[in-house]
Amino acid sequence: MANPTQPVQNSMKPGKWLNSSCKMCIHSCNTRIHITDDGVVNKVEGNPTSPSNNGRLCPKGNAAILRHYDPARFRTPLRRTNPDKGPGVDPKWEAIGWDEALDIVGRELKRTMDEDRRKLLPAINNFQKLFLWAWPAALGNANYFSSVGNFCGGGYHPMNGFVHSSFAAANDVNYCNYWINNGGGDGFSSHLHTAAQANHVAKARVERNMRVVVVEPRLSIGAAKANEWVPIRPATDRQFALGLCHVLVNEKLYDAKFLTKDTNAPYLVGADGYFVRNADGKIYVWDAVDARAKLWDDPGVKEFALEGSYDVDGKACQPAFQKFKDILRECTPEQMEAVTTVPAATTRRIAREFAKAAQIGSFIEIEGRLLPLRPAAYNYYRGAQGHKYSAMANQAFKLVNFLVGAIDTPGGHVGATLDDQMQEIRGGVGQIVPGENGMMKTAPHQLHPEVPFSYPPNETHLMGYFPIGVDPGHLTQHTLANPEKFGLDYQPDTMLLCHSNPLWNISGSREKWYEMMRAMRFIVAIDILPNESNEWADIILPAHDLMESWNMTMIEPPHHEGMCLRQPATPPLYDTKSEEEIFYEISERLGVLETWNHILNFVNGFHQKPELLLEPGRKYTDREIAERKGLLWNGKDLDWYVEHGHAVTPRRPEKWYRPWDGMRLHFYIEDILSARDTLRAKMEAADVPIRHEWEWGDYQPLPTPVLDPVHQEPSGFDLYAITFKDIQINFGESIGNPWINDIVFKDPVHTAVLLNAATARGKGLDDGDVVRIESPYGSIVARVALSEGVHPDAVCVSNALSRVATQNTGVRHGGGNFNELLPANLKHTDACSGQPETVAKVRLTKLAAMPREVAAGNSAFRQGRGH
Ligand SMILES: Nc1nc2c(c(=O)[nH]1)N[C@H]1C(S)=C(S)[C@@H](COP(=O)(O)OP(=O)(O)OC[C@H]3O[C@@H](n4cnc5c(=O)[nH]c(N)nc54)[C@H](O)[C@@H]3O)O[C@H]1N2
Ligand SMILES: Nc1nc2c(c(=O)[nH]1)N[C@H]1C(S)=C(S)[C@@H](COP(=O)(O)OP(=O)(O)OC[C@H]3O[C@@H](n4cnc5c(=O)[nH]c(N)nc54)[C@H](O)[C@@H]3O)O[C@H]1N2
Ligand code: SF4
Ligand SMILES: [Mo]
Repeated sequence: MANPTQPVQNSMKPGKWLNSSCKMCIHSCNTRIHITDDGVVNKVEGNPTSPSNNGRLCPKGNAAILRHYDPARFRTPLRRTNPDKGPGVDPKWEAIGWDEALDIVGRELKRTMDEDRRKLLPAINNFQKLFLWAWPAALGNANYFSSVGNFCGGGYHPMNGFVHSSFAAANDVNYCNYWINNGGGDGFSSHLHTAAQANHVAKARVERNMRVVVVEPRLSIGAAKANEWVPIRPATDRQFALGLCHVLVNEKLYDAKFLTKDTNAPYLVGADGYFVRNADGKIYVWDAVDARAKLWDDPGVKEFALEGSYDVDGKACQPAFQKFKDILRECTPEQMEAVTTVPAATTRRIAREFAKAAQIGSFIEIEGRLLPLRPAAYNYYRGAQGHKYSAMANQAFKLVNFLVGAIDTPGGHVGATLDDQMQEIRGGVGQIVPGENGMMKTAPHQLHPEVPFSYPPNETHLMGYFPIGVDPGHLTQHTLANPEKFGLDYQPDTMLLCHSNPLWNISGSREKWYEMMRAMRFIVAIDILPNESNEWADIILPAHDLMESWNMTMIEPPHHEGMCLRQPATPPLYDTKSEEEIFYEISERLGVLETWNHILNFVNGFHQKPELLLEPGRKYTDREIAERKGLLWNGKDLDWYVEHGHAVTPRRPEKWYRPWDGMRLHFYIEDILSARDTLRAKMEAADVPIRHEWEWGDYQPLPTPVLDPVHQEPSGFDLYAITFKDIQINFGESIGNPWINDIVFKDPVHTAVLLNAATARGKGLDDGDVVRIESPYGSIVARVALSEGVHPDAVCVSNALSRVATQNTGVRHGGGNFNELLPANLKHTDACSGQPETVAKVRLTKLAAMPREVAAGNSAFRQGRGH
């Protein structure tokens, strides 16, 4: 590149470039936007000054232009005139003015607040404006009607909070030489800043020959590019990881020094699962040399025992490490092979290669600090952890890293924050805080503080019963089906949607969701485009899009930090407002302006610099809030950000590597047991009827190989349906964009469901055949495509096929929503983390032809009666 500060391509027409950041997925790659002299956006490129995405974008980045100019965009506030509501039913919108629209919304929400504030179901999901998620708190409402954060990270976020005190985690691309990707597209097709990370991962492979091993039921983009693809039966990843742990422990391929000095692995655990403490609450360890118990911080401990069985103060106990070793007895690679189908020899080989690549005992000096170097790490995400026993699954993956000492260390698996400004409000530098008995304080609540327990439950999704997890929005279907059983003493009748498509994103029967929607007295949606959910709205409040609004954010940048500016590229094309302005207007009408500013100050961390505090009675613009966030980050005003575009720098090593130095990490998570027991005591005291069927076994301090219940569905359901994201698509929502549509539907991966060729032939199916895919919970229809790149047990459904018809005529629908196949009940929800099962057992039935209503997207299908 001749001049690294200039964009790499030109756009032919004269005009100007301005700095901004992308918003075509949840992340925030830095961009430059070209605007012609006549004010038309005609190019979006990566900003070459950003060390994060280095001038790169994924295919969605430039397609932002067609989002801006999408003819389907909402152009003015709209009022529904058709009282009939249903999927595909024309709302018969009538354009109205802002004052009228906001007054209606204010009046209707006020009525709900006056009647019972719990009757509101909010779904606010803009990841780049996380502070908006907190708005219902201003009304004293903790309901949540969405699966955002939960479908993907129900167990993931709390476990990162337990282990790293962070929201996410990533393998350290700076030093890693052996990269395992299990059920995640990191570095290839999805998750953390893919456009940026793909570049860094590719470089690590070219420059250091980093080996990539992808464990997936499907030959994903990552698997296709990897050194090795390990096909695995869906929903068995925990068992694979435990098989690796078995080898690492029994062949002594572990980092004993890390485990004894930096974790609670040597702490003694009693028969009740709790650590053994003295009268002052101090935890015991066993000194192997003196053969007696000592306190964990006794300077006279000569050798911390990791193994053995002891007796302390009359209590039988074992080091936490021994507890895990005992579990692993049932996890030989051969035993796990029966579950995962991964050959035992492969598991053994990978475990040995991984341990060797980890270079246990090696060090590296970075900025004058001597750090353990562990260039091997196990990364995973949605596909691997989105299962019933999610907390256990997450911990099993973390333990692979724990065993070789690859946690928060160069080359290892490192905690990544969601938005540092918001995280620092929890206190302490980079929110790492010392806890009890030498351990780091855990931070399982990464999105909001714990929701107080109540009976009758104040939340339809029972969030008060999830002291650890992420809002299980899907459970609303379960509780509303049986309100007496759950003691629900109110019926939600009002909904506020903002940047959210719950009728697409949540598991469970569409028909049951439709019933709930029909029962709503009033629905307001703040959105830019029609989707499955907002076509049920009574009022649409149209928002500015990413080219018309201000923002300042950093969402889970894995290797970088610093605010990214978004600024308007054009004036608003239509009569729209920013989300900030809309929430201010509603807050004012509800009389909660002061509370809202107070919450905004808190969640944005403005109290850290009192001059940035929002005044109680004022309304602020998106620009003013963005400016404050920039000032809080580095003291620079908006002019500076407009000129530079971002404040992105490589993550500071002291924050990135072992920020908890001197504290012990949680190899064994006792907090999970105390959360269980506190909840149980509260349920007992309140006489909660469902306490007897609550899945108390889901709370484990260490993972076990117990099978997820998805494997126990009736035997006729012989295959496993999975869903996946891809680099071109953001969920299913960007397929209404013509450029994205064009590249997506030229790719056979996205035009049919993928089936292993031998499996298909065994069922008499051929390429292009139409099948009904049926689970115990629902069904969809699709064409099949045969491939060698699919595990014999898997049926792979792209998100591109998961849309159902909406008012957005640009969206092609598949044969139904994948989530229709998934259960929305307690049995398939991790009681510990709220994670729903995201894999379904299915059976296939060949159909003579594509049902006409599916092919045509006609009104029968649109009524949801089509399948
Ligand atoms: N391009 C793109 N990037 C995105 C997003 C997007 O929609 N598109 N969304 C963002 C969001 S909110 C999230 S949560 C992340 C999600 O990021 P990822 O977790 O990377 O996304 P998924 O594709 O949902 O799941 C990853 C992989 O799991 C596989 N899989 C499914 N079931 C199983 C299973 O049982 N076991 C195993 N081993 N694999 C399985 C799928 O084939 C898929 O390749 O990405 C973020 N970034
Ligand atoms: N089948 C299936 N289900 C899934 C997943 C999957 O991979 N497959 N992924 C799960 C995951 S990981 C997540 S996080 C959720 C995501 O769930 P969704 O709710 O679908 O999230 P998005 O697609 O980000 O946003 C929803 C809507 O936001 C609107 N929108 C876009 N830009 C703007 C804007 O600038 N302003 C406003 N106000 N609105 C805007 C669009 O109309 C879009 O339909 O889905 C979960 N559900
Ligand atoms: S990865 Fe996300 S933020 Fe980055 S260019 Fe692609 S869509 Fe935009
Ligand atoms: Mo997600």
